[in-house]
Amino acid sequence: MTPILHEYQTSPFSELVRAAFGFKRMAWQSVIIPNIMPKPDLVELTGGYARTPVVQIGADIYCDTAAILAAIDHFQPQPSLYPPPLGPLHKVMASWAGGPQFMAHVGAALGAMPEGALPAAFIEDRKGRFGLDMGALARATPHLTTQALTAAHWLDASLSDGRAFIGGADPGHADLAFYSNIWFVRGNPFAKDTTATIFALPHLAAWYDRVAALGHGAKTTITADAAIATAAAATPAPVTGSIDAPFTKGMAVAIKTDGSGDAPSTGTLLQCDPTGIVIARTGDRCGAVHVHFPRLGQIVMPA
Ligand SMILES: N[C@@H](CCC(=O)N[C@@H](CS)C(=O)NCC(=O)O)C(=O)O
Repeated sequence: MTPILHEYQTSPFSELVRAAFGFKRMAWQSVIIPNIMPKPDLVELTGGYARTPVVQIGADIYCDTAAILAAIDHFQPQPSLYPPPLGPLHKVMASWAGGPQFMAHVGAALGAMPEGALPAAFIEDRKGRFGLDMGALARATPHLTTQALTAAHWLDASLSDGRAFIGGADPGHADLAFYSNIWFVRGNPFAKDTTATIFALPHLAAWYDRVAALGHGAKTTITADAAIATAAAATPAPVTGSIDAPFTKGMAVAIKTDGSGDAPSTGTLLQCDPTGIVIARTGDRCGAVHVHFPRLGQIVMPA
């Protein structure tokens, strides 16, 4: 079974997953999804979750990079995305990089763009779904840039003892999370000054090259229809986790991403513990699937 990444090129969280495939030297399939709503083929698989990226392994659908990286690590354990001595602390750092630091990097990357540089439909989509206000973002950009630069300085200082990666000799999830934020800023032509400031930090610059050198693994491109047919032909993997009170197995639930205006994913609960949430649902075209979420950042409600 080859993992399928539902992604688009300019998405920093997709770049994080592409780099994870590179680190693992894995073969994977890419489905290019729209970068704005509607996303009927993606929602067919997730039941509601519409963020980017999503990874599919047969009839198992993984939402959010926290769940995706854990799934990739389970699928191909070596080399580990959570190497010692940090182990699961990689998740703590990745969660900070993908949370408050992500917004800082969005400001640093997009805030200096002149009006009209982003398509109106994109701005409307982000406004409706995430409350993005381009005027407010532009005003906050000097502040947000300082927040991103503070993280860059911390990273450079951490690497100044000669370690190759954040946790020592081996890269892990945290490296990929910090890298993808910086990749996003670096890829935006209107963020040249901030990029130059970041890459003037010598330890960070050398580390960035080491992470980028992991590559993206071996990609082939498939259609959304082919991905949905793959799910329809597969059977979801058995679920091993437990269900923490007050939730119970088989309960009808809606899983909503905290802070997102997207529709929740609904289904029957199979797992809800600190290692993640799994629901079972059936789509018209994809058949029976299991949809996986990280526990952090997801609200579980009775449906
Ligand atoms: N916590 C999520 C965040 C994902 C996220 O915010 N992705 C952005 C794109 S990089 C997104 O969904 N934007 C809206 C969209 O693509 O429709 C993760 O780690 O996967």
